[in-house]
Amino acid sequence: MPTRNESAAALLDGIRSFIEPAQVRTDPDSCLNYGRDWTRLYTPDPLAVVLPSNIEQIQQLVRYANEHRLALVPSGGRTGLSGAAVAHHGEIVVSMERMNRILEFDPTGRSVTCQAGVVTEALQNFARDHGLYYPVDFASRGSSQIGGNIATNAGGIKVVRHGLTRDWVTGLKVVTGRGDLLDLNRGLIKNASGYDLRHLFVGSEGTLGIIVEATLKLTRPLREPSVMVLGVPDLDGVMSLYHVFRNKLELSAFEFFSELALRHVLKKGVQRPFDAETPYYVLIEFENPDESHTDQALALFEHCAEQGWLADGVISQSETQAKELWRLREDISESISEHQPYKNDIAVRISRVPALLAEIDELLAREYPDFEVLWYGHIGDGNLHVNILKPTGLDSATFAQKCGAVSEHLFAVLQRHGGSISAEHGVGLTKKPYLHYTRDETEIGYLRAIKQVFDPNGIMNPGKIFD
Ligand code: 2HG
Ligand code: ZN
Repeated sequence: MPTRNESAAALLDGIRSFIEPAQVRTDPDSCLNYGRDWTRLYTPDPLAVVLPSNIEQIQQLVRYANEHRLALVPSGGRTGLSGAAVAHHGEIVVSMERMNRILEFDPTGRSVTCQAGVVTEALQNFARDHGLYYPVDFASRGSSQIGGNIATNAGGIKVVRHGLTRDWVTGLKVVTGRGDLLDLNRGLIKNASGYDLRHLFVGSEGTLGIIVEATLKLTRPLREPSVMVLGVPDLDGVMSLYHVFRNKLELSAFEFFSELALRHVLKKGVQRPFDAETPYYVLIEFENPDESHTDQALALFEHCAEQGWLADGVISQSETQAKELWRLREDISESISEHQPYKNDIAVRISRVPALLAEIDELLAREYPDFEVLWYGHIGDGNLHVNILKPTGLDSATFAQKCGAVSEHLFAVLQRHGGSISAEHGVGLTKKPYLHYTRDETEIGYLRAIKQVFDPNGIMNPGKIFD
């Protein structure tokens, strides 16, 4: 009888017959690093980490996995926050990091075709070097990969102007869970020839197959964006500012964060934007070529101050200052990571934001008065990140259990407002128990049926999104 290890060794030897042996790793460091994402809630335990270098190897791997019923976890930059890239049950991690080439640039069509392992920032830089702009942007741009962004339909800080990853994908090559290679939409802008399978893969979290190449649209760069940070006394003020500024300026971002969240960033050495401390802050970015909109922005500032919607503010005078101001918002997530925050990533229609915020605020203050709750997010998209910090002294298990109860309360409120349990981070493992708050059983049945078509043996990222 072969022992479990012997059979595992034999299985991996089989993989080494079509992927270079050095790229089939089982060392503890690789298993730890490639077996987890940024959630840090699960103990990584993959069988191996495989780093293919071409599509043929991926197809061979998927076919082999079907034959031997091996689970595969596609893996990008692993910056996810919902555990979708976690391998904790002896799966094989399929890292796309060696498939990181930009394959084609089409200046007429303003698009670029690249392998899935291209890092977001590398694509942004490539676009910039060609006088263009890839506008899907977020703090993890330096390590997240295009394939992973597509697999979670990543959003970020420019959605209010430029939309989500989905809006920029004009072509996808995927290896399905059956091992077939599909060339979806081929960079076409218009294509009315039936079901658009490309969009099934956007946001599929590795459960239908592996994204191997993508064609992405590019656009013109923002014209000299200016950044304002405004101090706001209450949440109603935040929404009033949104209405006023959105109507008069071409906004490329409308973000908000609370004073409690800001304090964590300040502890890391970033400067407070102005003296006044207010419970909330709004960060607005708008195009301002030749400073032609500065007067308009200042007039809006005056108007809002007179209404009592804001208490203080600052406008960037240079690109460097704009970057510094962005840090106040962008650095929040990293600055709180040591507190093992319990994260939420909810979305409602923008018109519902004020009512939702008020209800959640009241709920958390009533039920969980001892928790430090931080608010921030992309309010211009109706997307809020509610982060609860683990009190020092409370053990992780009790904290997780209490936060599970928070989720049930919070998602019940969200459901009444017709919202989504995940705006941009995905369902993965962390939100799987709550999917029914957003999708009813009938709809989940259709999701399962689609999964069955693309991945009949359930080898693709099993246990993610739903069981
Ligand atoms: C952000 O908007 C990211 O900063 C992370 O989506 C959100 O830390 C979070 O919960
Ligand atoms: Zn976000």
